[in-house]
Amino acid sequence: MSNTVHLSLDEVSALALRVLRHHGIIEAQVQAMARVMTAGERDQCHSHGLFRLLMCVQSLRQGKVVRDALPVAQHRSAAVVAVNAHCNFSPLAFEVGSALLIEKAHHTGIAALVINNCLHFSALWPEVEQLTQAGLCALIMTPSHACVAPAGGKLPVFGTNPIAFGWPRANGHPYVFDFATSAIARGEIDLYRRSGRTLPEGWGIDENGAPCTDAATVLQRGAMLTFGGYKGSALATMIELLAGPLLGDLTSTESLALDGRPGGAPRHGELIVAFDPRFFSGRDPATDQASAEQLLQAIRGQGARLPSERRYAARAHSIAHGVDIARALHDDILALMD
Ligand code: NDP
Ligand code: PYC
Repeated sequence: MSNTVHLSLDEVSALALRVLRHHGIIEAQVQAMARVMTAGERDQCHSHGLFRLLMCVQSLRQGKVVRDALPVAQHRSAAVVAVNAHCNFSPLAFEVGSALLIEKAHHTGIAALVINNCLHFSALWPEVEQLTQAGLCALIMTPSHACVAPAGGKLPVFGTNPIAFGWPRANGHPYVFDFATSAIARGEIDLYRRSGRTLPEGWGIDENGAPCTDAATVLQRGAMLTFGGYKGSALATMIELLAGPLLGDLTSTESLALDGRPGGAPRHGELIVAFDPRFFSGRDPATDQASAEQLLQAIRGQGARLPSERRYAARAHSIAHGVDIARALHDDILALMD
């Protein structure tokens, strides 16, 4: 028997919908979550595709999710919209707030969407891409559960704290990056653990602060490391502050304390900032676009790839051919409905 299961994207979506409905989540949220997970699987971002059903169901089973809570958008100012997710997951909160965010950014030049009290399990690029489709540049960040030590320390303080950026391009896909400020996402380390692979050096430490390449030790007793040493550490700190106290929401340490134990989805805030380029430059937009394209071509022209190029290629392949899911993961997902 093959150790993978082949699925069309419709089948991926149907599987996510079945599991989420089985757990009694309100239908609008089920749809929003399934869209995000299917997109993750489609773009071969395995740590944030169907795999995330395990994390979400753990939170549901532990009673951490208000399954029928509908997020409510609140106009805070000309430039700020806030959405309280009321302890439901983040994708519906983003969907509820993004239309008003886009409207405000087009009106004021810069606008922010504040999401509070959301359980967060997803990648940020689906949200960034949606904003670039409206002609906006976007910057998104969120804390998670404390599992990353600061540079020079050995105790977890930060979450894996992703940051994502998007730049709309006149032709083709936007420029998008989206990465954890830890050396790698925690979900990726968990996939290493599941498949018994040794971690690369530099991703984690054990409980004594010594370099460690055993995924289970890093996850259960040690800590993850930031990327780029003190620079990643400072970025992770910025994300804690901007998407935590600035929004009146939890830091990664507070989120973990509230949850009690790792494994479930963290609960905290998310900051989404959108810029309408028309308000920032006094030049003809075509001149600015050309200048941006020159920069991106200078990167590509020497054989380096742009972030998201792998994803866009994976997307085209998955749409045409479907995707392969590890059989062990597929089995674990089916067992979520037992
Ligand atoms: P990576 O270290 O793989 O970094 C991902 C980003 O870097 C992507 O934009 C990727 O583009 C780009 N990239 C990777 N390799 C190259 C390369 N050689 N040249 C140019 N660009 C490159 O992933 P992470 O583990 O840091 O993050 C994975 C995901 O996990 C993110 O989507 C993030 O949002 C999510 N995450 C979510 C968290 C949450 O709390 N919700 C917490 C932490 C992470 P490409 O995709 O094309 O490879
Ligand atoms: O992979 O680090 C991660 C993560 C945390 C929350 C969602 N994904």
